[in-house]
Amino acid sequence: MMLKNDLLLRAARGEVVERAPVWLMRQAGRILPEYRATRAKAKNFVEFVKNPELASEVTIQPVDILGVDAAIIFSDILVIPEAMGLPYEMIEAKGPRFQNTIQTKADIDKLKIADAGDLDYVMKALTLTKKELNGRVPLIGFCGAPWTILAYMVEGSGSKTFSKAKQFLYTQPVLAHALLDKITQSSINYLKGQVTAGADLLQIFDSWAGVLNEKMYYEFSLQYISKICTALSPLVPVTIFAKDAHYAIKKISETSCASIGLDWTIDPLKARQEAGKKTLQGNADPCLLYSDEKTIISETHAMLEAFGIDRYICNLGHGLYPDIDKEKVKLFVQVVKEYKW
Ligand code: 1CP
Repeated sequence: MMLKNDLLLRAARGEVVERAPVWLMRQAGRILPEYRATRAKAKNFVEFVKNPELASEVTIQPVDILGVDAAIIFSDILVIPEAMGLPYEMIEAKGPRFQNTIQTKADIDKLKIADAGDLDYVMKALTLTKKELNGRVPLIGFCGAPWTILAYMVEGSGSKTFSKAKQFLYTQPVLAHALLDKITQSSINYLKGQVTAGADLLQIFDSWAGVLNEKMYYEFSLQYISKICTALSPLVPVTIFAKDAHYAIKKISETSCASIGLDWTIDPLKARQEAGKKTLQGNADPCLLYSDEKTIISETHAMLEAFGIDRYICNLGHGLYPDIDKEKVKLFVQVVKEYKW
């Protein structure tokens, strides 16, 4: 189906655009009362993610309410560990918990390499969303980067330091690579399925890139992300978002990704120098949206000015926080859409 608004895809491919496309990480989420109402219909978070009708509903909400230029399928990166045989729970106000974690070779051997069929509920949610969107905006699919997924599978929960997961890399590098390989293969199968089901662009979230040093980042994370990009880039544009890995932008630009997601700790001009011809995405601090309207407008203008119209996708540097005022989010989107280039 022809897209009525394909700004995101044109920007990702480096084509001419009339203005920068804008979407927000965690645009489907607790900032919207409508999201909270839909979420209340499910028994818990995991059941919510597994319900294609509810997932599709909250995927489309930000397109209607915030006016963003893309929808991102409502799911979670943790569906991959589950599909491989490691189920999780989402504890309210605490985050994810895994009853079993990965420690030994036997644990890794027991894991299955997931295929798209194991995540049929995500495929159904994508198909349904694509139909409901009716070509209004592109639909983004996603997965976690293998390192970030390993971090949760070994740690068993979120963490500030992921020291157990890092201990695993330092003490069991051979096992770590075996696990990363299995996650990579599962992710490629999963993302190929997402493209078949209607995803127009894919984003790989490496949320915990920043806890690794540069050398370990290339060894344990980027080489696997690169494999995923090589497998998927011939099909759709791929964005790599490696949070806090500013040192890695040049190396990331050497993969076959179309665009690079940036957090707010990197200067747009510096990122441009390092990223070559790749499209850049980001990078407003979500906390900017706690400030007054005047500040939001002037800071957003400065950011647009710094990135420029070419090869740019406007976004935040990480996900929206649940207590950010929805009206401020709407203002941010509106400022980007009305900017005179
Ligand atoms: O009901 C709720 O509001 C719970 C909060 C929530 C939401 C809205 C979680 C729990 N997951 C999601 C959806 C989600 N997760 C999306 C939906 C699409 C959108 O962005 O609108 C996406 C893309 C994710 C991806 C995700 N899950 C990441 C990568 C992005 C990031 O934020 O860095 C990570 C790290 C997760 C794990 C996760 N899921 C949820 C929480 C609270 C966490 C973080 C746990 C931790 O602190 O480690």
